[in-house]
Amino acid sequence: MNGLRFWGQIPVYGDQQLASKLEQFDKNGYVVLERVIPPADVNALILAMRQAEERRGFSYARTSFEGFNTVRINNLLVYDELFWTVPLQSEVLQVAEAILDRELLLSSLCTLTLGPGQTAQPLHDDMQQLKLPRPRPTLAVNAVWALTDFTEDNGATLVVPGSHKFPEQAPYGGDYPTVAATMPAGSVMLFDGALWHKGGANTTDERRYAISCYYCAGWLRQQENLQLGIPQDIAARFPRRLQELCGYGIYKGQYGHIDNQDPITLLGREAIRTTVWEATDRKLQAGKAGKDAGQSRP
Ligand SMILES: O=C(O)CCC(=O)C(=O)O
Repeated sequence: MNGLRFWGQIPVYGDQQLASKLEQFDKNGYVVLERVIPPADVNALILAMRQAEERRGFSYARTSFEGFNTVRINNLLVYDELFWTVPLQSEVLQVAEAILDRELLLSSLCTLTLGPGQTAQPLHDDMQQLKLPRPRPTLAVNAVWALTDFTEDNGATLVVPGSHKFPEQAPYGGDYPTVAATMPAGSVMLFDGALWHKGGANTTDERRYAISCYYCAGWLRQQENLQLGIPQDIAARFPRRLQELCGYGIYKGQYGHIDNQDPITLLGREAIRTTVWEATDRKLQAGKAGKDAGQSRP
């Protein structure tokens, strides 16, 4: 495993720094965390992407949305242990958790390698299929990792600032003024799933390497079926936090249990959380015990 930082020990941002990121996210619908991935890790990720492509024979996507000159490797966690570090990256996960809550899920993880000649993607938002009222609280956060410099020429993601608060969904494929989210390699842009956006056109001779690490609220259906798509012997080797992010957990002690058990036990782990029903009884019993003790005091 390389040196990419895992979340869990010390949150990286202090209260004020975090508040400023959240303010930008709320106002514009996106925030860029500049140069949070060291160059050595960026290079290692690009190498792992190329190796996965070569070994597995991945090629260009077959739909206009995904991009006829774009390689997308879905279900990325199965191809290299290095990819396990991506959803756990300290700064990104800290901000995503602050937006969605600590019980968020990984919705999908895929590469976004824009080859030369890739045209701009149709305008969309990432929750286009869900006909939910807008504006609304953030239900999903897409973290786009720039592994090469994102420039206007190589296809930097194009966003419509503030559109996450628009009352309508993005007009699919519509023509609307956008801003290019240019950023240096090693930066990550987090954006609201309701934000209008699209991948830009790559008019250069080089590839634009990126990864989309898409998180959603813990009660929302994940875009990729990670519990069935990742073989259990691979998931059993993940760090516990990654297992939880993939859906091996019980949201608020209620959603996702298997016969009242935490599904993480399927991976050979001990359950830490109980169901909300057991927790409620324990609280009631503790309250009663406290009262009884009070009454028996001289
Ligand atoms: O490639 C990009 O910059 C954005 C891709 C995207 O928005 C998507 O596939 O939903």
